[in-house]
Amino acid sequence: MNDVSNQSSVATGTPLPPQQALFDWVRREPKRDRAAQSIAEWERKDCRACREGTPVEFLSLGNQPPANALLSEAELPLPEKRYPLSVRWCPKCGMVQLGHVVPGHLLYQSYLFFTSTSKRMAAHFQQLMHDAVSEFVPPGGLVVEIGSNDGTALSSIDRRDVRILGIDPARNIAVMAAARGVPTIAEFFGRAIAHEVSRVAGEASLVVACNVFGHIDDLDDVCAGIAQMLTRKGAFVFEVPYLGEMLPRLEYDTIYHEHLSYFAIRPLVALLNRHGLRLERVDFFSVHGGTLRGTAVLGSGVSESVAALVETERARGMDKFEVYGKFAAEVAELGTKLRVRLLALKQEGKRVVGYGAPAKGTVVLNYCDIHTDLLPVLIDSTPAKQNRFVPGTHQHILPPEHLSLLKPDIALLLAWNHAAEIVPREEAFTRHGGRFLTPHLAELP
Ligand code: JHZ
Repeated sequence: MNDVSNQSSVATGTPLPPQQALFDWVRREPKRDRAAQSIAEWERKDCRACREGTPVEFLSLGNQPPANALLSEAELPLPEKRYPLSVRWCPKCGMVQLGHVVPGHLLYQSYLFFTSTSKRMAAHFQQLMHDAVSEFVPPGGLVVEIGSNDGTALSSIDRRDVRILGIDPARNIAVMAAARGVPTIAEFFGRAIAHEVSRVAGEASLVVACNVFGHIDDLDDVCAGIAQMLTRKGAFVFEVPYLGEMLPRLEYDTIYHEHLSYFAIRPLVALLNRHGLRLERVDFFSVHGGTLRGTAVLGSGVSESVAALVETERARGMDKFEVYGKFAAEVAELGTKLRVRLLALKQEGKRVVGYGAPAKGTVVLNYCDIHTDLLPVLIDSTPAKQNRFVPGTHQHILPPEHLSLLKPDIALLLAWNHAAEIVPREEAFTRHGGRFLTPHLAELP
């Protein structure tokens, strides 16, 4: 076993602090991002990936409330804040992105998404950590996770000879991570934090960021921070929902204010290159409706396998506006069909509930104008979401036991990406004739 307190920082030669000292260091007051001003001020005209192109809108999902801003009963009669969901494509580098940036403190200061909720996702991230630590982290090395949430992934690492550090702006979740033994800086990551991490804890052999890259407005600050924090042989491993899956599957509900970018490989390569990072490998996973895992190292250019994937994207027309225009038209048609289907079910006297209260669900319900007359309640297993209400459309969120009490005919599976876990668990519902319907109009099982 290695005594991690005896390692020394590559950068400074001074002794690195042991794991426990990282806890003392992260307990400090967070900085707030700039105060919310006006929507016009939040519009971003330049491309957040290449900074040169002017993205053009191909889809508008209307003005929507922040998808995770669930309401209490007392808040129901109050006016709700809504912000535009304008989806744009950069003709210069190909990055798909939102045109408006809702300030982070309105979205993340208290957050209701917990990685540990899904056993399948927890296992997925724990496997990622296991594989990446074995490949890239020497004894005594540091693993930093950006967007570490409740510490599910980091806490799975054997800490006898590896040090771990989480960074996540949601204060409520940082506390949960600490209880799992994960010291967590409750702030937004960028160059300034990277500098501090390297100074205090040493450089990182592995930086992980899963489902956070898309949440970042200042990608330059974050990419530069990552490159600055890595050891010479270190790696940056990240996961993002893959645009190449989102387009054919019409996964428009993954578009919400938190997700500022939707990644194809071509713009990613260019962005990482600008910051001295070379995309070495890309792997694909089915989770979250199609996920891309990238492994980048310090360097320039691109590996042969990644270059081949960029060519495949080009062959699919992902570098042309037409593909995005077609996506927008198909999304509009799908939204109408879902609303018509729910209206028909109501006329037939069928009872319908929603299953899952994910951020995705808020988007579907608001975009398709599905209010409580068509869908009165949602079922969700997250205690922090229960007994609250969907912003905009006001469905009451109830715990899973209510499925057997309400005995609906149809459950609209808003958390369709967890079908493999939810459908078998609710076997009693389907055994008695209940059916799951996804927002993409697939019927399960
Ligand atoms: P789920 C999240 O999106 C959050 P969301 C985030 N913005 C992101 O980037 C993407 O993932 C990728 C419930 N549930 O994971 C729990 C059950 O009720 O699709 C959750 O509320 N029973 C960071 O919010 C919801 O479904 C179950 O058995 O769209 C799933 O939300 C299971 C497994 C889940 O996240």
